[in-house]
Amino acid sequence: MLEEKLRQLGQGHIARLLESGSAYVSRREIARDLEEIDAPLVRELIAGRFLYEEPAVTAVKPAPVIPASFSSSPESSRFRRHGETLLSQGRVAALVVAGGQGSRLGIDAPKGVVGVTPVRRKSLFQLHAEKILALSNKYAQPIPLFVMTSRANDADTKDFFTAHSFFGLNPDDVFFFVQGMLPSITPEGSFVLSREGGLFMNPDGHGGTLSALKKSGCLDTLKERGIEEIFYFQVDNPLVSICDPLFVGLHSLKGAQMSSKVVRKKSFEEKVGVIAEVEGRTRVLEYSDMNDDMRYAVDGEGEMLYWAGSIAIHMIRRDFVETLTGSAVRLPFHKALKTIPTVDSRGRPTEIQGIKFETFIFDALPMAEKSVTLEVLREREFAPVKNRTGEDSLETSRIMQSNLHRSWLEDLGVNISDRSIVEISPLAALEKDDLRARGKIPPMEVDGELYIP
Ligand code: UD2
Repeated sequence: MLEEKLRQLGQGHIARLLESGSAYVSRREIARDLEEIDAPLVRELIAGRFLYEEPAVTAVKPAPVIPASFSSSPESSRFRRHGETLLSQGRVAALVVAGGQGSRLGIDAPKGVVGVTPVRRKSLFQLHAEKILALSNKYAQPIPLFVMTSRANDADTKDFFTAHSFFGLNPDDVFFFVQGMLPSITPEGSFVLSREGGLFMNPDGHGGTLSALKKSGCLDTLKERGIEEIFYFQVDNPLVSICDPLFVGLHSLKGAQMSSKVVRKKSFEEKVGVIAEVEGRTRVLEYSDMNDDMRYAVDGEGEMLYWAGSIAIHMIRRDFVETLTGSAVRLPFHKALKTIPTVDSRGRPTEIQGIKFETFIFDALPMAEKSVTLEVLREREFAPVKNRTGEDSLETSRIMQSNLHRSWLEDLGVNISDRSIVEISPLAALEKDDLRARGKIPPMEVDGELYIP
């Protein structure tokens, strides 16, 4: 009985609306929403339990980071080779979290469909898929791709892949799974009605990847396919170096359960979490949870103390996911204030300030006994598309993509005018050296737009 379930959750106000046959409340929608809710968990969250707690500033220090210069050191080749071995043995999968919509970019569609590349305007999904195809060809092993969607965009995401023939990937190697939802609440702990007559729900954050992998059966699929390591990334970064063999190898040979890539933050205020160490364990302190003492902390030379910005790229061992999802351990929930579209007592559209709960994947880091953090160069690996204009926009990301590809050609002796916009398909080259190896170097003078297929 729906009304009873609602009352058990302390939501008598919605039960009463159902009983009175209120026109703007849909029994079907409420039933569907309640079906998805983990009732005991929601009761705990409303009671203020399972929430993230900020560590005391005195307990936090910068975490050790392998510097970007390591990648060109002779010592790095051993780790790179190990990563390549794992790839050629089919032991690595790629996992992209794509539960978000492109709303900040002004589109009502999955963010992955946004055309991001500088010349061809390839979508994020196409770009990632082509990188995986190129890697699968390079290592003569299919690399399975796991795509996490959310209730709002699952159908559109699948349709997009289908309409584009999976961008050349074998559909048997692509797996979609849907993350969970949680009800948003008022500051007093009441559920909020959605304008469709159901409950206003929000996706449970990318920390939901872990339970969604298990619930969907994808964790079993990973095991059945002999996958040991998961390369985790966010859909919004066109420069991501998917399954980077050095990162894969470092993480694996050093015996880590979960590892991270970082870039040097460009300002104290940059909106990325920072890698830190608390009681001997690595953690990410999210920018929105950080207090000013930490944000503006400097070292003895007056340099930024917490400079290692997380770019949300991780290696995660499959058996670590199994351990976490098979135990009573939970990721902590972060509370965020949010403007929620709802209806007033007469069913008219209105908005309120409410609370959403989310978990973050990086909160699994302190549960790992061993973790590796590798610094990479922003201009090579991080050009996220977050905003419509200004910082981290489509425009800045396209410029960074073009600049990187132009630098590859310039290093190979090609003379390119400053006006030129350059795009190199992942199928032509995943890195500079592939260009020469595949005979893809263009004429020695370039002016205008250049696309290398
Ligand atoms: C995220 C990180 C930040 C930094 C930055 C780098 C968090 C909380 N912060 O900030 O520290 O690393 O990225 O770009 O992650 N997503 C889902 N389901 C959800 C929520 C998010 O799939 O329920 C996906 C979303 O599609 C996107 C990614 O996670 O690919 C990041 O989400 P965001 O854009 O909200 O995170 P942002 O930029 O605040």
